[in-house]
Amino acid sequence: DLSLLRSKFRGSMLGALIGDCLGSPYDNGYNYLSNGMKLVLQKSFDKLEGPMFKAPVMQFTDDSAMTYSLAKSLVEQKELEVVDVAKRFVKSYFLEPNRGYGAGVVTVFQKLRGDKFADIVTPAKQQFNNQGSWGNGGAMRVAPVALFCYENYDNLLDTVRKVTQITHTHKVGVDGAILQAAAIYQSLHLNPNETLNVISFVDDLIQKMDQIEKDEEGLGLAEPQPYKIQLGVVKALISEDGDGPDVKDVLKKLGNSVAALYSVPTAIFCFLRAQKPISGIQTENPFRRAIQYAISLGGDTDTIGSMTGAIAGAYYGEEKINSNMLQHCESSEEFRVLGDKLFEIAVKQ
Ligand code: R7I
Ligand code: MG
Ligand code: MG
Repeated sequence: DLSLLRSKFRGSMLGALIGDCLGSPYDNGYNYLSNGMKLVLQKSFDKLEGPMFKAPVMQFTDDSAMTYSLAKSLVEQKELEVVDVAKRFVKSYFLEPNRGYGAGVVTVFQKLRGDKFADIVTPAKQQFNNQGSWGNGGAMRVAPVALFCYENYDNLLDTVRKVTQITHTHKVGVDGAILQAAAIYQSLHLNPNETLNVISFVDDLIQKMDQIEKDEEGLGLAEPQPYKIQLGVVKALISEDGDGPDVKDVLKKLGNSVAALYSVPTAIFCFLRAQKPISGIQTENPFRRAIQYAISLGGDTDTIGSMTGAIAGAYYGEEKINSNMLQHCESSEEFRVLGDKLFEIAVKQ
């Protein structure tokens, strides 16, 4: 069904945007939201979904700025042109440097601009004493690649690696982006009108990451397959019955930080957990439940919200995204159009 698939492409782009816009006001270091703040979150989501009211639009941050640049480049070049992507990242940063970029990545932008993009490989490699960044900046912007490579998983892996390495070369940073892209890829290929088998969703990711982490150098990491292990934790948490795992337990085991390893598995968990009701979150809408839950975990809320939104949006499609809520998010029309264009390029019709 091509109209459903188009809606899923839009949904992923819009989900990435909405999670970022709605999540950024709650960015609070590492703590999960207090009960009072969770109520504020519930009320503010209710209000955004309710009758339209005039309010300043909610601004997006670096997550969406970079997602936008990447999508634009893929749409205009119709293939991956890494230098073009790098130029767009840098241009957009210097145009609007106050979008909340990671503290380290700015150095990469300065170096790239400094030598006029003659060498786009070295600046990222030099980050953090030549170890490269393991931040979640590669994963947070990867949705357009998952859409662009809808029909070719091997091409997806290769493309994710190349675009991530513009800024993030640490194995854990790159593999986090691969895992996030793989989760979106799987969501796109599933039918939202059938019950989601959450266990097989995780098992498929474990299989993929096992392959990827096995094929790579450990680079002296204490744990050579960290994502495979964290996905095992996701599987255990998602299998708990009753009210599901306690938030403290989720945070202790999965994390909510700017580290890709402690945020990408968390986003995947949020998407899966939201298949069922969650206490303290009043909504019938599983897309909303997923991002509201992600934000309630605190920490890097814009990014975990955005990554959760990109996965959930790719699964449910645009239909499940409240249109009033979207109108409160900066540039939502542009993100919808980019979802459409990626669909037209990526899907043989
Ligand atoms: O990964 P990155 O683009 O940051 C993305 C985050 C998201 O939450 C955005 O919403 C925005 O708020 O920032 O930027 P980086 O600077 O590469 O990485 C983010 C942070 O992770 C760094 O500033 C460091 O604090 C930390 N970090 C590291 N610290 C020590 N050693 C990343 N890699 C390392 C490392 O190797
Ligand atoms: Mg951000
Ligand atoms: Mg963030």
